[in-house]
Amino acid sequence: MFGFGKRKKPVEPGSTTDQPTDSVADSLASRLAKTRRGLGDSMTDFFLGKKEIDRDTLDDLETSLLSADVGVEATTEIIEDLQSRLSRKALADVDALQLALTDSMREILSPCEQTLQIDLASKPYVILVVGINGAGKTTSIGKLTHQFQQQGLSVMLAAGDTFRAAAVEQLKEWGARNEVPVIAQAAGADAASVIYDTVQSAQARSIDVVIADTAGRLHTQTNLMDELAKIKRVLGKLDPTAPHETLLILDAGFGQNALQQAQQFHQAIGLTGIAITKLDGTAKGGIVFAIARKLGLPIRFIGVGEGIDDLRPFHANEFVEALLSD
Ligand SMILES: Nc1nc2c(ncn2[C@@H]2O[C@H](COP(=O)(O)OP(=O)(O)OP(=O)(O)O)[C@@H](O)[C@H]2O)c(=O)[nH]1
Ligand SMILES: [Mg+2]
Repeated sequence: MFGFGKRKKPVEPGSTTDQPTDSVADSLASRLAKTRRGLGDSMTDFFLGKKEIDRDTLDDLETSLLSADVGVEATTEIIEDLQSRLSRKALADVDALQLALTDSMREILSPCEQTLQIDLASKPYVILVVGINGAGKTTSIGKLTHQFQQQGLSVMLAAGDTFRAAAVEQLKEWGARNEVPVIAQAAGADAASVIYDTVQSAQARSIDVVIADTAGRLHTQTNLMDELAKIKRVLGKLDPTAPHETLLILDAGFGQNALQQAQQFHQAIGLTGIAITKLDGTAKGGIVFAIARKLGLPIRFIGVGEGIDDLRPFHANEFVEALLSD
């Protein structure tokens, strides 16, 4: 985007590094195509043939950041940083602007790059998955199960969405696909009781990780928040440290509304991590910056497709690179 040149660091042959490889970054870029286009379209024409950076350039950049849902706060932070570089004459050309923009964006995201570490001192490690209807909770649980199994961890699932009859079936399908047990009760059962039973059973069978699905009614409905609070309370009776992770699943397509949802869930039950899904289907991927800036909670994963491998650990550098590279 922006007509900027590619600037990838060469990778030493045989080097092992925590950083994503070029091919991972490239394919992430293709998954983020809609956001890349959203950010880039308004800028490309402007940059064509333009050598010098001035206030107008930054104004246009500001507009495109806002339209990609980066949000006022994060956008202001980025633009003020660039303005101060401009007045120090440190933004000589488009290349300097790209480097500065990359730095500035990374700075916003870096504090939220905290990958989920499964601590087996607590067995099972309990992950409570929450979020509104259709955000991608059940699908993300299926994908996470696959990841954990690949890491050699045993997993058990709790069908805590007792609100929708089809929800239990959907989770069971993911259980069957990954060959992991799913504990369920009849639709309408008490969610806290299902999740309690699952953790108890996992303790008895020495399972490493329990992932609990929950119902996804509107975040504005207090009964959902009450139900989630009860689940947390009841879990605490089996293991005072559980749940070890309360993971909010947010649909990136909700844009700025996602922010409000996150705040409400956090206030009601206390979140420890966020997964942002459907970044492949939206031009509002800038919401990741708004979430980082406003909430400061760990962003554990990003969802970039419907396939089983399409929930990826969040890396600030990789994300910014995928958005800004050509
Ligand atoms: N393109 C894309 N689709 C996704 C992603 N994550 C989830 N989905 C799709 O979003 C839809 C809803 O996902 P679910 O997992 O059923 O959502 P949920 O939060 O469990 O929904 P409820 O159970 O109704 O509360 C499904 O069709 C998923 O395949 C993603 O990262 N990208
Ligand atoms: Mg579901």
